[in-house]
Amino acid sequence: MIRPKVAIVLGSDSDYPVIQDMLKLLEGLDIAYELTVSSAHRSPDRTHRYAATLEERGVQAVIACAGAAAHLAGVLAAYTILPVIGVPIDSSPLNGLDALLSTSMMPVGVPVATMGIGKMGASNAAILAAQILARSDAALAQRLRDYKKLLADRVEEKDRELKKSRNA
Ligand code: RP5
Repeated sequence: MIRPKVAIVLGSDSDYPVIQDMLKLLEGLDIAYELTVSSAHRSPDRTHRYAATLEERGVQAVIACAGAAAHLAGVLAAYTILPVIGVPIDSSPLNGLDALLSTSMMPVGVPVATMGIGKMGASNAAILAAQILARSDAALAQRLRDYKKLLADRVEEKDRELKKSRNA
């Protein structure tokens, strides 16, 4: 069995649709991950127990996704020295601004690397986790370089398409 390198924690199963592109990115980069639902507020004991197992199981980075008064990333960061990446989910009437502030504004000593709100932030969480892992994985580092080249190639292509459509 492949041991997961990235642990993804969702505050609720209702957050699952927001992270689909994140999962595709991790899979495209061939990164083994595990996915768990645990709530800082509704299941604090479960969240604590889960955080306590991460290091001994070989996990190298944590991605915590939660909306509203989102304390999940901060609570996980309180229980581990692994890097914790927080994704504020836009699930509340405040469209994620509440989650952005509650995920990012951590007290000194307990950092959470906070992404942007929603799907965009979730995708960037996958890339940041990959960049952390790539420090000790040369093959993954090359896959990340290839990914960046793909992004740049797409811009060139879009530029050509736009110019062509304007000249048509
Ligand atoms: C947060 O509250 C979850 O992360 C989710 O974004 C939001 C709503 O959760 P549900 O009421 O849909 O379970 O804790």
